[in-house]
Amino acid sequence: KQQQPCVLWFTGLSGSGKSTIAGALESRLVALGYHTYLLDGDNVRHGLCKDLGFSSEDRRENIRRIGEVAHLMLDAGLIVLAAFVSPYRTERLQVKEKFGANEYIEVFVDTSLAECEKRDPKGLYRKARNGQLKGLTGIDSGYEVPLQPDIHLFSDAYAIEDIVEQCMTVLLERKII
Ligand code: GGZ
Repeated sequence: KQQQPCVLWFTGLSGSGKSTIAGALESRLVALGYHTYLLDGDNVRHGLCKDLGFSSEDRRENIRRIGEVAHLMLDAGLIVLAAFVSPYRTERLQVKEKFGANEYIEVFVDTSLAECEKRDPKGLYRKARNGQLKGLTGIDSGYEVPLQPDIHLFSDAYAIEDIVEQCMTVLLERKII
């Protein structure tokens, strides 16, 4: 099936829903016959970036490597979905600059910290509040909000199906699919 390779770069807090949304969108694309790959902490931080932690230097290196891998996958013709906190504007911009005009789509999963903390699927916020975890993004490590994301998603307010549709609309408008 005809597709325009691109990277959909999901950024947002831990628990914002990046991986869930990227996964649901990927399933939708695969069901329609498109070729995709989902990169997220689960398949990257256990292998390619196993040596990295969550200091700002390590996060920068994490994002740099993922940008490189996403670029290789784009060369292979895939629609790449990358779901990482990617908290710093500079690194997101550096990734973006590797790609052509219509090849990088920044997706801001804009979920309030209150909602992320309420969900707390991994108990990380609770640990951070108890002082058992240092450097959690949004608590004692910074998150630089995207200023002009290509897609701005509000997961507090919309159901996952609606959010997937919002992404599909943009992919169609941009003639990715
Ligand atoms: C942020 C952390 C941290 C700290 C562990 N800060 O919700 P999750 O669990 O599944 O997603 C988070 C993931 C973040 O990894 P990334 O590679 O996306 O981060 S970055 O882009 O900043 O390099 C969270 C978990 O790892 N996690 N400790 N201190 N998230």
